[in-house]
Amino acid sequence: MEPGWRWELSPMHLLRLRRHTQDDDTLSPVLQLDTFKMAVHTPVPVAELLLRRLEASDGGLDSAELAAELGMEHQAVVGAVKSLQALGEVIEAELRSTKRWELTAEGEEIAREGSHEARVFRSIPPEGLAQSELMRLPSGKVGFSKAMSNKWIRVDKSAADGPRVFRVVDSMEDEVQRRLQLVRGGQAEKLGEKERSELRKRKLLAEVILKTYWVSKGSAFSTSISKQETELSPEMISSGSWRDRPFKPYNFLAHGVLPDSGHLHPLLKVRSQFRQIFLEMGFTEMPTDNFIESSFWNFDALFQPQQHPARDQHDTFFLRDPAEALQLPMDYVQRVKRTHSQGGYGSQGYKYNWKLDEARKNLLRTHTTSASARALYRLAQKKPFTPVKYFSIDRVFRNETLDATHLAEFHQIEGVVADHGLTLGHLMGVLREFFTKLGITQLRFKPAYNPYTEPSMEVFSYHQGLKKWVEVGNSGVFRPEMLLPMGLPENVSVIAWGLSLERPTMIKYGINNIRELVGHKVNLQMVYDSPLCRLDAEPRPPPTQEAA
Ligand code: FB9
Repeated sequence: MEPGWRWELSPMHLLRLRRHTQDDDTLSPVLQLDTFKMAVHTPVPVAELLLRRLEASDGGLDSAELAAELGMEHQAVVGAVKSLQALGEVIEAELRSTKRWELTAEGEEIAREGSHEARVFRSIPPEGLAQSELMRLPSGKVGFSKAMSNKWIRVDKSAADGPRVFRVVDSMEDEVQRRLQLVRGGQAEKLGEKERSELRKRKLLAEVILKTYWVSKGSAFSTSISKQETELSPEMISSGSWRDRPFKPYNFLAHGVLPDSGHLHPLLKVRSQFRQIFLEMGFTEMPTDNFIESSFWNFDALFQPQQHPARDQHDTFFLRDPAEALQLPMDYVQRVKRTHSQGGYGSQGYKYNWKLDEARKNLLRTHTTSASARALYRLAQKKPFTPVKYFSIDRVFRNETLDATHLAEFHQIEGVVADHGLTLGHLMGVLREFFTKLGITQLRFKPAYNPYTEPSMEVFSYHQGLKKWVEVGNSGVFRPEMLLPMGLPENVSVIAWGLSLERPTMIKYGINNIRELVGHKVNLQMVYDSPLCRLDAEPRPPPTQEAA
């Protein structure tokens, strides 16, 4: 430091030099640091350092190597890369993952202190060492077996006071330590694959994936970091300063801030798609706002006999309160009673003693076909008959064994068409039209049985993604024993089909366990992130860890 200068703190705690001599009292300007570099060291921002190195480099530089050169944490360079990226096209930064070898903690210790076997060797004096004593050494156990296999030492089992270990060679090369030091010095490539895998097996070496950036000059590269304007302010316009200020280019690909909005559960997204399909096909939605139903509308009206297995506790949730349905259209009930017990309308019926009490029992509806029965009964009261197309999508309840695809409740989707002279062919036709709108074209029909439809068919579709035939629903022609007691004309037939809402939703959104879709275990993020549902589009691959 030149004589006569001394440090002092300015009122604003800024460092400055004052020269006191008898004839003048000069005060150094505060920040003329470069003049006094050896005096004050303000760290050059990493970003600036990086730009300078980039300027000097030909073609680009690796963020990890730069960090090593600058002797700083890689993260600090990554931070600088990110802040420079935010400035626009100053730099290009391509994320690379480079594999490199790193010593484990034990590897570090051996590189410093020597391998266990070397330490064992060194701890054996010329007169040998009792094996028991040697085993008590920190590296004893590991080192002994390695030194033995390296034929550096031998054990004299017959020694007087128990097995005694002796050196076999006068000296040895601690190859393990040498190799680990090579790696520590960044020269892992000097080791052969075999040597490396041996050290890895001894958990002294590990391969780490290092995410580094390959940084190169951007189209707006400069070594001086001039902050790019992001706003055009009235002053800039009035002062004209906007002309020579660097502006950050618009990033039209930037993701907008997701508006915080409500989120439709995937089930409701798929439900609205199904609704759309039915409305497009001219169907009208049936009222289904009653989870509680009487056994009459849920079973009896559908000509399902009172001793049918589905009508017992095992399959159906019966109600204790309100236990019984009081309001039933008794004239119609009589016709149903007679049809079940004696038959009629060309049917022999079930020939059993039909009980009104059984029909009055309240339950949680097991299907929305009960709503179809109510709708068809209302239709039958309207004379003359007019053809109709009805649909329903709502919750149904079944006391079933729970598994990955079955809960005690699901949403049933049902379509019903009532018209003169409808046949199984019409049913197949409307099923083709319906499933085609779902993007399902390859259909197969398999004869099936339902108490309320004859003939009945299960519907199968070939699923590209799952590479197999999947049951996509059930269907049939409602029995006259169901329709005629309602008062529908003889030549009116009603075709109907049903499927669930959960199955297509699980397949569309790639969800394998229904508990991920419905219930308290649902991860709300899945709902927030669940994309739009386009039923007729290819199913989305199931979600990846990463992505998410
Ligand atoms: O939904 C079902 N499968 C399905 C449907 C669509 C789908 O879409 C994919 C995107 C491509 C995938 C699968 N099923 C019906 C078939 C099976 O899952 C079945 O194992 C389970 N079924 C439920 C009942 O389980 C006891 C699904 C549910 C079902 C079954 C029958 C009906 C309704 C729902 C009915 C009926 C019916 C019959 C005749 C007249 C009126 C209604």
